[in-house]
Amino acid sequence: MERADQPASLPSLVYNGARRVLSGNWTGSSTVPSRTLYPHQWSWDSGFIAIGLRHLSPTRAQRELETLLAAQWADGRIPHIVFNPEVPLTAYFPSPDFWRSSTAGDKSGAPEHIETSGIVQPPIHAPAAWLVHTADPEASGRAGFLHRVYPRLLAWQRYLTECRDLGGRGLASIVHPWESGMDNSPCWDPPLARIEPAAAGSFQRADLDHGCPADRPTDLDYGRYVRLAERYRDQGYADDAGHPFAVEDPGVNALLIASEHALGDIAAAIGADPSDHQVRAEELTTALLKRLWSPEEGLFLCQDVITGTQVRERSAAGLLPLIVPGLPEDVAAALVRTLRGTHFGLGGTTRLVPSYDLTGHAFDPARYWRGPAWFNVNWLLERGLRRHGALDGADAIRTTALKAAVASGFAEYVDPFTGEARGTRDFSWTAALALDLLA
Ligand code: 9WN
Repeated sequence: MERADQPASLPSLVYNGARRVLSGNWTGSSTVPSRTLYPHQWSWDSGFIAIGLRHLSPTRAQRELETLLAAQWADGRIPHIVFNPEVPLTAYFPSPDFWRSSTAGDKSGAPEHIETSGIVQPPIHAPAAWLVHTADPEASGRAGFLHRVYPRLLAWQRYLTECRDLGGRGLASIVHPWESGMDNSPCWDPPLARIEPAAAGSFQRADLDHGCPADRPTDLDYGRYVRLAERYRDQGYADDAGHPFAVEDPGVNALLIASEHALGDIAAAIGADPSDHQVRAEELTTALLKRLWSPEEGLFLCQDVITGTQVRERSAAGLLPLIVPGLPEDVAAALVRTLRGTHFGLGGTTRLVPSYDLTGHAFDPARYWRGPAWFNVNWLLERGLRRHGALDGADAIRTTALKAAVASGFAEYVDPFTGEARGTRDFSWTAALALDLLA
């Protein structure tokens, strides 16, 4: 018991602060990433949020995921945003009248009564559902949670492995930088350079009403994001009508493999046959190693599917395959060396792992996915380091992330050297993943 005259301990600061953030951002059926900057439901945010929420309320964590899954399209895609109809259109750009999912996406099976975006985000949902179940397996069993979500998660997985295998090489492609979740990563600069930006006056950003311009993507980036999204919308969100931007991202594909493993766990728990998932997880792992592993860099690299070339940028996405169960030990050991080396500085120059190469030409410790440290990336790497027995690295990330979460006011991202808060505050996945690290 802490005495009133004693400073609160780190665990109680994390627990109480995270609970406050997650309660404040709960809408009654899901959690917004931020009340100001992101006032709707986001796909991979909800996965990370559910992972933390399970420690407060497994039932609310189930609800978080099931609200998202209720907006799934008939083709299996889980949209990256599910719009709250009560939020004014001007609160976030691009708004529902830009995406027009219920009409433009009708041939791809968009729901009629819920407005969503038409692109996707990285597949963290099956691992999240499995972790939510394990928080209280008996209650989850009584509620039939896994039985309900399994077919939906399976359809989502098959959308990515089939409709999105644009390179025909057994990996999923993203067709928009927003789909990576790491929007302005320097990895997208070369493939994006080919895209003619939408005219500056043709759209109005809402993010700069709440975010500092130096922390956010540039107007030129936004012009290209808009052009790509409009094009996809105008082709009815069809994946067989050609894409000017198609990239195999190691982060997305690492989560795809983790999802196949989680689907195997879920299948076994509900009495279905997990063997197909095991085979597919092995096939995906083989493709990831063959297509994206760079032994020279000790890192996985993105592949530009349109030009058939590697993107020679070091991003934290290239470290995320550390979470893959069954990754060959020599590859895992090389990734751990890269994490500790000059490019990412873990245990040396940085407090938390940066989103991009410290020595890279585009490194900027303040600007979004071009350098700052993000809590979801550090959480994934903490899990991966622990999985591969690099316990000192995992412990270092855990302790620093907990301190930085509290000290930054649960910031969206932080300066990787100083831990100074960047982006919005009271950010939901920062709170949720800090709670999970505490457990
Ligand atoms: C576009 C909600 C999302 C995160 C992404 C992050 C940011 C959106 C934006 O916010 O992207 O999807 O408007 O900048 O990059 O990872 O899911 O938190």
